[in-house]
Amino acid sequence: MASIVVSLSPASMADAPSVRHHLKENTKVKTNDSSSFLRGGYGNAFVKSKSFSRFSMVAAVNVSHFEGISMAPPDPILGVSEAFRASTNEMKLNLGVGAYRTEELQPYVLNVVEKAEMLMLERGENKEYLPIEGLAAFNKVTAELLFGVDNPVIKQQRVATVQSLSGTGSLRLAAALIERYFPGAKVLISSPSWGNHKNIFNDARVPWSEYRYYDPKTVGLDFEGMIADIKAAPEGSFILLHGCAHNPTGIDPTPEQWENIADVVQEKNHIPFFDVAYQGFASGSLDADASSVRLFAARGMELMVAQSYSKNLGLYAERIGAINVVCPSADAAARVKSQLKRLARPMYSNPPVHGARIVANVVGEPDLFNEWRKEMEMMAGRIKSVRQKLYDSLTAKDQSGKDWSFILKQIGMFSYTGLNKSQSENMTNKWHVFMTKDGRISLAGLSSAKCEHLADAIIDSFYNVV
Ligand code: KET
Repeated sequence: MASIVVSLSPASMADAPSVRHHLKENTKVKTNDSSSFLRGGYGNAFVKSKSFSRFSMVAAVNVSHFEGISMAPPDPILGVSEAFRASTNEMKLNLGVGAYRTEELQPYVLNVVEKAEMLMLERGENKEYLPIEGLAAFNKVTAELLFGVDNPVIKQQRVATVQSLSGTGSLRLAAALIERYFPGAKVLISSPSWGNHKNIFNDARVPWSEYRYYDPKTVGLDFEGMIADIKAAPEGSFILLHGCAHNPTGIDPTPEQWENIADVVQEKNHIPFFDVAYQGFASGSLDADASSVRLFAARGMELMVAQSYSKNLGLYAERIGAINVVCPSADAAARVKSQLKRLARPMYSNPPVHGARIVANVVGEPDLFNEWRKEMEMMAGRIKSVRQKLYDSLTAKDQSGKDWSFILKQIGMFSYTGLNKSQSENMTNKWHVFMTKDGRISLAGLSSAKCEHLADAIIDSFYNVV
C-alpha cells in the first residue's frame, strides 16, 4: 500500500483540529517537534483511530476529513422518540421521553402560554439580542418562583441567576463553573439518575461518581446507602439532588429524610446542586415541589439550582431555564454572575428571548399565574389518574398476587417499572410500547384508554421474559 506523507507544524496549532484521525497504520508522519508529538491534548473518544495531539497538518494527498468518524449510538431517551416516529404500527405508544400529552395523546400547548404569546404580539416586542445573563424580568421571577418572594436569599440579593438553555444548558453552564473554579472537585450523582447527567459532566471534564439511591429489593429509596455515600465523598463535593420527582425512579426522600441529607451535606461541607426540572409537576403545587431547595437555603447554605420550564410550562422546544447560585453575600453573587456570563459568552453568547418572555408574563402577571397553577394541577392530576388506572389494570389482570402498589408510591411523570433490558425490549418489539431500556415509562404519554394494553404488555414482559 502506498504511504502518505504528512507534515505537521506545531506553529499553527490553533487552526489544527480535524485531520488527525485519518492517519492510518501505514501513514508515515513527519513532525518538526517530535517531543511534543504524543504529548498534551486529550484523546478523542469519538474518533476510532489514534489521536495525534494538536497539530496542524498539511496533507500531501487528498484525504477525507470526516471519513474516520464513527457512528454515534442513538440517545437512550431521545432515540426512543426517533424509533417511535419510524414505527408504522397502529398500536404504538411513546412512553419514552418525559413530555406531557393530552388524553388523546396529543402534545399540549398551555392556554396561559398562548395568552402570554398574544400579549407579546400586542406589545410588538422586538428580537434584539438579550444580555448574556438573559431577560432581567425572567431572572427575577424565576428565582422568586424557586425560593419564594420573601426568602432572605432573594431579599438580600444573594442569588446569582442566569437564564440559560433550559435545564440541560443550565446544568452544563454550572458544570463549566465547577470545572473552572473548583478544579478536581467531584460531582456525586444518584444511582440511577437522568441519563444525560453523566454526559454533561463528562463533556465538561468534571469528575463524578455515584451515590446509592434506588433499592430494587424494596423498590424504594436506599436511604442508608445514600447517606453513607454522601458522607464518604471527599469534603467539598457537589451533591447533585433532584429537587422533586426523581427521574427515573419517581421516588423522593420524605421531608424528614431531606433534613438528614442536609445535615450530612452540611457536615461534610459539600455543595448541594439541585436539578429542578419538575417544579409543580410532582405534587401539582409549585411551593411544595420547591420545599427541598428551600429547606437547604433556610440553613444558610451555599447551593446551586438548575431550573427548567420544559415540563411545567410545556416549553420543551423553547429551551428556557436558569442556573441559580446562592452565595453568602450580594457581592459574591455579583461576582459569580459575572463569571457565569463569561462562561456563557463563548459557548452560546446569549440565550433566546421567546420562552423568557413567556415565563416572565405568566409568572409575573397574577391572573396568568393563577391560571397556570390550575393548568398544572390539571396536568399533574391527569398523570395521577393514569397512574391509578394502570395500577388497577395490573392488579385486576395479574392473578399471581404480586404487589404493584410501588407504582402508586412513585411521583411525577415517570414510573420505574422494574422491567430489565430484555423485558423492556419485549415491550417495544412485541407490544409497540416505546420506552427506555431501564424500565422507565413516562405516564405523561399514557391515556386511560391505553392502560389495559400497557398492563397486558407489562405482565407479559415481566413473567414471560427473563
Ligand atoms: N433534568 C432532569 C432530571 C430531566 O429529567 C430533564 C429532562 C432535564 C433536566 C432537562 O430538560 P430540559 O428540556 O433541558 O430542560 N428529561 C426528559 C427529556 C430529556 O431526556 O431530554 C426525559 O428524561 O425524558
